[in-house]
Amino acid sequence: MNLKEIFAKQFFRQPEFVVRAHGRVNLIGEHTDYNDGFVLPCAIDFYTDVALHRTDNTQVSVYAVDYDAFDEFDLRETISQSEKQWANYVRGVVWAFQHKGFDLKHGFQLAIHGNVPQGAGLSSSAALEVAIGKAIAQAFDLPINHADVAQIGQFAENEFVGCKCGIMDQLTSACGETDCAVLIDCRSLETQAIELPKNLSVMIVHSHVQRGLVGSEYNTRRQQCEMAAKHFGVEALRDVSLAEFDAGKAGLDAVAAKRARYIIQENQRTLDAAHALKNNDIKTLSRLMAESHIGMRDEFEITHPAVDVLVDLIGEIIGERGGVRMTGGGFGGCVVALLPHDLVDDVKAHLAQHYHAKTGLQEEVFVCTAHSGVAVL
Ligand code: GAF
Repeated sequence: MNLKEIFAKQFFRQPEFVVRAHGRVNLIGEHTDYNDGFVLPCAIDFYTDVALHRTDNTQVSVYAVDYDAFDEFDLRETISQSEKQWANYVRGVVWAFQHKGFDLKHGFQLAIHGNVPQGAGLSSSAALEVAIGKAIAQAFDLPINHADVAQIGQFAENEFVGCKCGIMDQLTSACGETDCAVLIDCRSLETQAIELPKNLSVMIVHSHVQRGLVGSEYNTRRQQCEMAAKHFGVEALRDVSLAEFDAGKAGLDAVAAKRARYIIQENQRTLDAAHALKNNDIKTLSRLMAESHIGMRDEFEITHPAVDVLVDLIGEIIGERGGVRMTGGGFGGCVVALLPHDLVDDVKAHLAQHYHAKTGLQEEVFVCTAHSGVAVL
């Protein structure tokens, strides 16, 4: 059954429309978004669909296909946290619209289905937030654009769900471009599409490391970056150059200094990588992605030994013909590689031979293409 049929079975009528928002993979620029810096992600094949029909009362009724579970709340009452984590993303986005002053006059029925792997660092939460946000904007004909939808999703995640994430995931899901990576300036929210070279595949490999303490470690990294920005008297680490950092770091907490140094360099690497990608300079891209991974491993300390093994194994096959690094928030999750199509099978075979043997874990490989942003189907 497709989502429209499932909606009809649950709510006894056809939905008015279905919205689709994709997950994302980040090629480079990790943890730079909340430092007002640059990121270079693309939206990927995995997505979340939301079907909606407005009602003439003030109830919101939600059916999550993948959990076979319901949630219900009333728009006239204060929206509170649910015990069901998936429901908090829906409630959070509705709450965020209300908080931003949008008067949602009528209730609505929603059915949700998604295939973004969860806990893999491929933005299943952002895809859900952006799909819900776009569906509400469409249903109530709200005068907001895709970047606004992304910001509402981020606000919901920051203030309702409680993860102090940056804007990258929601903005990529909202504003992705077919066959392109998107260079995002996370301060101005300007985006620039950069076509991916036609001879390269985007390979994502899930390490299947169980991610623990992600939220608290993530928020700690953010606090350390903010502490460093405060030390330099700037709004965000985006405003500090490497020379200024080296000249002025005395007196800054040693761990915060290590984190900040990574961010300042990662920001520059992201701009350089965008330039390299535009010029089809894969050798430079390869070096920048390798340096990014080492920075995440040794300075920002967000990788995991099994993820490091994965990156090394892939690197052994692709060499300078492609790039590979961990992608996303970290502490497990996925690795991203940009590599010539003809090396995909060799990498798969190499991983099958060595990854489990070295880590006891089983890798999962996805070869993706870059997709466009959120849309009504
Ligand atoms: C998570 C966050 F949600 C993003 O905002 C970003 O900070 C990313 O981790 C790390 O680059 O996906």
